[in-house]
Amino acid sequence: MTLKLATAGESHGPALVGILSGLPAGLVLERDAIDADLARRQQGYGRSPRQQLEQDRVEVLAGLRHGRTLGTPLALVVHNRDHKNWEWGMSPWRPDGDPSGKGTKPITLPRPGHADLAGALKFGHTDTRNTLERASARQTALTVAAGAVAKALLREIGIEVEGVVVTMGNIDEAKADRDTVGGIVEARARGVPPGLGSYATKDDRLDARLAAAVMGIQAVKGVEVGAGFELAGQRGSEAHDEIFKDERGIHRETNRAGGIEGGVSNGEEVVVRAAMKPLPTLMRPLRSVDLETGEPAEALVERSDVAAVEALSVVAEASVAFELARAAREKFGGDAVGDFVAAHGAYLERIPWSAR
Ligand code: EPS
Repeated sequence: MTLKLATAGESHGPALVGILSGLPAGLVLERDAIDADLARRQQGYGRSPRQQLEQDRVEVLAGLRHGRTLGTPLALVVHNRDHKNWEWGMSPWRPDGDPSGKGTKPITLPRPGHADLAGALKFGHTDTRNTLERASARQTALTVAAGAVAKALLREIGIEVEGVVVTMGNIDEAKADRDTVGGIVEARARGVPPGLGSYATKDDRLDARLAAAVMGIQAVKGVEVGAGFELAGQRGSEAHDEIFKDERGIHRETNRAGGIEGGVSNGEEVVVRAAMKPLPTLMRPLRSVDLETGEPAEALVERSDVAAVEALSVVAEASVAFELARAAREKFGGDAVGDFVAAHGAYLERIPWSAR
């Protein structure tokens, strides 16, 4: 039993779609809670004017009846309101009539730091729009919708996940210089029982899975769990979290491991950080090459965010929630949500000595 999410959708196409399978039956979903997370992702200083065009709302086409999951695949849709301005340019079928609206002219000026050039070479695209539409961080709206569903499942067993911004470059200065900035975000999960993930193989390791989930978000270039890179410079005597036992049970007084040892959750807070690079669309463009002429040229300039670090904190929260929910489904199983909750309860009974 595991959770799976398959997605599709271009940034200016009709919609983003996702199929989430592996949920138990009977899980209560609140439309407002999913939409609230979608709205959080859209907010934040430094976002592009595109965010005023969009007002993301989830639509559910299957797998839900009267607000409860059916135990069948959940089909999620987030429409792109901006698509009405791109109907010809992003028409899935050969468009009728003369070109109109946006996206009608091929783009041949790859942006350094973006998937534009690698995507053009890999797929043989002569118009980098064919790459950038899917490489776009617009896709993270669906990640957040699925993450909100995962959070509802995790809440059933007392797990809460929260994403926050740790540091961010100076946006006003960058904007004045027609530049972009990145930053660092952190996702923290409380109430994670010991025993999610496994040390048995690299595919089971919870830290490897969380790192892959977070590294898979657009513009993320580094991930660490707990004290991460800082541990490399410390001695073992200062790096590890000593184990104590008192009336609270077995517990730690530090959490440098970020809640994971040997690829397995240890009952402490799970802490994952992500480093986001500055976004690659600069209003003062970097040097590039025109793919049509082969001549030096300036990279594409188009509407973009100056920073999306606050959005990343929401997406990282969703991605960590999804991966934890997947690990919890593997450990506790259950066709009905009550079975899942009962298995979690029985497991906690077996380990009364834990810090929980
Ligand atoms: C993005 C470019 C901008 C962002 C977009 C990601 O969109 P546009 O090209 O339409 O101006 O607003 O992010 C979103 C639309 C979103 O919902 O997060 C990019 O190139 O990655």
